[in-house]
Amino acid sequence: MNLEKFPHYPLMFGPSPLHPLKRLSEHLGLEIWAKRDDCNSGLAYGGNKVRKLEYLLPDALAQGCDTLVSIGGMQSNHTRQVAAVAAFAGLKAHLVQEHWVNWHDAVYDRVGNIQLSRILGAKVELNPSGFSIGLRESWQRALDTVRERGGKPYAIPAGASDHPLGGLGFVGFAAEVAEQERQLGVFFDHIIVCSVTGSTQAGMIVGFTAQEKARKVIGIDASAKPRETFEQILKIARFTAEAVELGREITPEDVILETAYAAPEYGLPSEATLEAIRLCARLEGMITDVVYEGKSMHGMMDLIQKGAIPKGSKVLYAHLGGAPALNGYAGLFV
Ligand code: 5PA
Repeated sequence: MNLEKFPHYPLMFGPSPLHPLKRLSEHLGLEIWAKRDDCNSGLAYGGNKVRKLEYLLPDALAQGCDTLVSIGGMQSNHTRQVAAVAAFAGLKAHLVQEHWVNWHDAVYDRVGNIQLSRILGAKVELNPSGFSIGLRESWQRALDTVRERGGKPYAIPAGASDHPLGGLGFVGFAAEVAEQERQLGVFFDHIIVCSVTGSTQAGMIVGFTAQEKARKVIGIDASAKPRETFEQILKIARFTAEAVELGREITPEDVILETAYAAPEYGLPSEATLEAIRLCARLEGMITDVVYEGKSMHGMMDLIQKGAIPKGSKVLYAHLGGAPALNGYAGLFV
């Protein structure tokens, strides 16, 4: 495998922290650790997109682009991280924020991620279109707008996923985990990751497959459109494997996507999501959100409780960020 041939612009503090979740482990009767990509960088709280953007930013700079153009929901974590990376690199950001979530908190369009993006100086464009991880007309139009104004846009799709370099960050994550395991004297046989636009899990699949010892990367779908998310993970894993010269094809059997935890729909929690968020917070002081990580936390707890992750396993929960969006859901916790 060859990840080193790709230009890489460090945007994180270094390897993200990895630590045991002692009280949660005790509660569930099995060893669980967390890898904290939710606090991996000083750029506007960090998150999984900062790790991906370490490979997109050098490409944008090499092409002489002056504006990063991307898309997400109103409370997208991804667009907030694009805004932060643009500010850090002295570029502009143009963000299309669509109406992905059926949630109408009075300040949903003013607090949390969207507030941070505005503070960071991004041009924030609101659009009424609904949820989709596919390519969008509104995003194409934003690219045209930048060009018409004499700028040079760099196109970053939803979640920085369906992009030739989108999977590389989490290929690197796998190598980082292996190095931390070596230092700590542990080996994780199960990795838990929340999936929506797919390149986080896709990169992990490629990165962990390149290692000697096999392990399971279990995706927990939070899109509530699992067929699309599955296909996108597979597609990205395949082109990423080829890009880094993995030396073997990725097949549908390599992609594990648990689909029982996204209810009731994208962006909205079930009562079980909220219970998982509270339990994790009260046992560990670790905050997860209602859109993404609360769902993967619920999934991990349930898979352990019903024995799908067998006793004696060592589980690594990849915490990918997302807490700023909680501000837009204040009504759920009063
Ligand atoms: C997101 C994504 P992928 O999109 O790479 O599958 O990652 C899922 C995910 N956890 C998991 C958090 C905190 C996330 O923010 N967020 C998107 C966004 O617009 O923020 C891309 C959907």
